[in-house]
Amino acid sequence: MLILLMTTSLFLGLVCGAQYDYGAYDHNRDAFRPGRFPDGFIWSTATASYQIEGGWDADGKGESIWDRFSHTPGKVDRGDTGDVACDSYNKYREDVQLITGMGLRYYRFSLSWTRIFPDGTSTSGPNQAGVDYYNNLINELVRNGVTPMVTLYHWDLPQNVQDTYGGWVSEGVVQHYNDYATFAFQTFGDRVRYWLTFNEPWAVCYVGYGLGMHAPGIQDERNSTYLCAHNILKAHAGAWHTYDRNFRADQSGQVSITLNSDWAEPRDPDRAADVMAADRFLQFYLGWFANPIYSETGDYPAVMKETMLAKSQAEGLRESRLPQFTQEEVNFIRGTSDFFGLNHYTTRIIEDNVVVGAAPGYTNDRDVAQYTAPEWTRAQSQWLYEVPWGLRRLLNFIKLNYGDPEVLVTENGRSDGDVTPPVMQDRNRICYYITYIDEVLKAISEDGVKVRAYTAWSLMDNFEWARGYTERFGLHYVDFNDPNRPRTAKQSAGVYRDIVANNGFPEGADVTRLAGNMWRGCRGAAVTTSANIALLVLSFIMAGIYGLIKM
Ligand code: GBH
Repeated sequence: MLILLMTTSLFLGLVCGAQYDYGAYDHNRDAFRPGRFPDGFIWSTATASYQIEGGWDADGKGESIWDRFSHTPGKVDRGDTGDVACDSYNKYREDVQLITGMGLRYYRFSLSWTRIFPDGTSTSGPNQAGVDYYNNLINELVRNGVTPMVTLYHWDLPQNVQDTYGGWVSEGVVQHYNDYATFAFQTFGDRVRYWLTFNEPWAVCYVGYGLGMHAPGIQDERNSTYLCAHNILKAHAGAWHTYDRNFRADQSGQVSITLNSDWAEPRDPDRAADVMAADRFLQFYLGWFANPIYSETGDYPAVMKETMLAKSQAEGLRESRLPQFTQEEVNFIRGTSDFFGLNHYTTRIIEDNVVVGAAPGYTNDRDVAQYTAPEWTRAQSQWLYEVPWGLRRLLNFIKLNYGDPEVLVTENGRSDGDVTPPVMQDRNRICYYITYIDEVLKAISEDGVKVRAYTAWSLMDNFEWARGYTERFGLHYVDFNDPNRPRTAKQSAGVYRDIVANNGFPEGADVTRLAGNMWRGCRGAAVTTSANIALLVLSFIMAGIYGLIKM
């Protein structure tokens, strides 16, 4: 009996650490790969208007849905708002110094629509003070040798547009967005080389119009989530065509959208149902937007259309809850990109999970269950598990499924808590950056993915949406208790500067030695091995005790 139990536990102990490679350290997958990025590789860092600017009603700026949302009690942790945020409305010159201080020649930031058109419409003309602000920022960047990458929409929809149309659920917004985009191209396009029409429509439509955890706080993942995506895709395509038709020849910039996606790893890679579930998860996440824009046929992913039609019919509906594009619209949206903008932070383990009778909506429409591995370390954000190899697999997925596009990684980063004393020797963030950046290098050098840019989120600590200032993603620390909002470089800013200066991890560079030395600790190789041994020993003891009791 004892022998049997001990053998079983030995077997279990081995299996726990070894069967699937999503957990423990795997040398072939996780080892440090030194090397240089291709010449001309773009190193950047990012922010967004509502998260850093403050000046929420300064100089004629109109109210956005995030102003309204954060001013509504109970929506944001601690009642935090973006009223002042990092005060970048006043401190933008200092921001530019932080950027050049890291040796960066690119900066991704977003425009606040209501700073330019206070009620969201162009009828009463632009707000000159808002236009001046962005001209000043862009000119300051250019003077300092920094190329602006501009996001037109990073979630701060004009409140008036929300009130008039119900926001993105209505096609009425699309024309106003196009007017705004046209004005931005016209006014700033002589100096902007990269445009992103939208940041993370997935988050806008699922978290904002489905879960209601983000502005405008609508909880309707059954319909609003899908309608929102439908209209954003149209708005994106319209803006791209506007640029292509009216501005490209003169300005020769590039226009695309930034999509976010987790990587999905099948729970049991030997089980077809889980492999299909992981693919379905990705199709509902990334493919929802990427397929209409980047695939050869255009339109939503086939699996999404089929699943949604079947589910809608089962609910007794005559039409699918997934809105339909006409063939004309499919053609209008397909191909509207000059590169693939990607935000990526984390990975999930996916299992096939069909729940009969589950409430209809985006969450359950996917028929999956999500897990994380116990070995994965987590950042302060409860959704953010550190799984560097997920980024490499996602980049390969994009190469394979969307015609091998040029990829610009437009966000990637890690949060710490708002603790005293502040985390300035931010070892975990350094680990995150070196390991994730190394996976980008592997994707380029070993897999041939055409990654052209890497962007660290974020330049500095800022308003982390529903989490307010409780989560800090910055390379620079911001003291939000000081009215001057002083910025201080964290240790990670120095490491990032060194990576940028060396264009990666070339043999012999100090930063390469640093990364090499930190690697074991970062990837938890040693920790995981000893954890496995501990698990094994523990299971022997347990089996022993259990055996004794039984006998
Ligand atoms: C990015 O979103 C954003 O572009 C950026 O503005 C943000 O600061 C950064 O990441 C860090 O979060 O728990 O249901 O409220 C990343 C994708 C989507 C991840 C929303 C967190 C919260 C879901 N994010 N999600 S919920």
